[in-house]
Amino acid sequence: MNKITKLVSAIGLSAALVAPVIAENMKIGFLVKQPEEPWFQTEWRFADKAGKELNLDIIKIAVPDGEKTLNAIDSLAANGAKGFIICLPDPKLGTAIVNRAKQHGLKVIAVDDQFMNSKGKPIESVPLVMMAASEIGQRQGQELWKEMTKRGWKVEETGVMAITNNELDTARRRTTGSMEALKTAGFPAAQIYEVPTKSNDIPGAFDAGNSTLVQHPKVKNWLVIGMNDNTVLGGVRATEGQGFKAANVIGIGINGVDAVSELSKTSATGFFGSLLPSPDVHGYKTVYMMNDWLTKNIEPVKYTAVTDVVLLTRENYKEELAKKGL
Ligand code: FCA
Repeated sequence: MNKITKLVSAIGLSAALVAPVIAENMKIGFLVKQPEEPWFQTEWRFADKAGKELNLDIIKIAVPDGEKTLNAIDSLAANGAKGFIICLPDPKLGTAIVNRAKQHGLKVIAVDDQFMNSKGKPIESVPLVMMAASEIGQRQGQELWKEMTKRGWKVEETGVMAITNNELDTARRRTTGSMEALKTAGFPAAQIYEVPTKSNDIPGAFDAGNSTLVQHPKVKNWLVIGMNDNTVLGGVRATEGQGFKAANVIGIGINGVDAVSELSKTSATGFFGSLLPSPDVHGYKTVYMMNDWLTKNIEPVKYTAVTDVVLLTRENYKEELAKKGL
């Protein structure tokens, strides 16, 4: 054998030995609409944890709009992914996403927000894992009532600022549940002021909150309702801007992980607390479901509502987050 043949056969041999060892992990995507929210960062973190356990590569992509979503699906397919989990940026993109996934032969699981068709009807064929929205909303209303009673507020002097986003079904169910619970507890419906937010972030909710405050200048105390922490934070910031003291405002958010910096402020604000559902479970469980689907052909159940929820306050948030490893 001359030198070159020796070299070639050595390379050939080592490639054959190495090939089975470097067999690639299966890839799945985890696409989220708002990666700036700790909620979605937590889902990603626990998706990665499941990925490690299952030898899967989790490809994490931010999809803030429709174009980015469709591009992300194309690039997942080009990279050899077999399926993806998604919190879509606009529920009405449901049909477009289902079609694009079908084109590439990718399986899809929805997390947090349900797919809708372009007419706004739910697409129930796509498996969905989400928080139990109405129940968690009801809990928001009950906790607001409890805290207002504890503070001895007079109902006649109190208003509810309910910042809504009714196009997003999970949001509508949360805020509706919250308002229903307040009415059931005895709060007058006529003092509940609904206002839609233009965007799902603090600035959008801040504007919505301001318009409510301007319209109801006689209200002394405010309860703030919204579908998540940022919405409620925006409303609370609006009350501060109009000169309301923390003692006259009670806002309770939803998501928990998005409220950590607010709850860790040294002095109390009108943001009283936040209901923490289970972003860890959402991230972890959906990856396991996808893996079962792809490797064992076990189809996920069509609807999983995650019910656990705990109220975080300034007093208990560190302890409660630690309990869940968050
Ligand atoms: C929606 C909200 C998020 C989070 C999630 C569970 O997607 O926009 O903030 O609450 O539901």
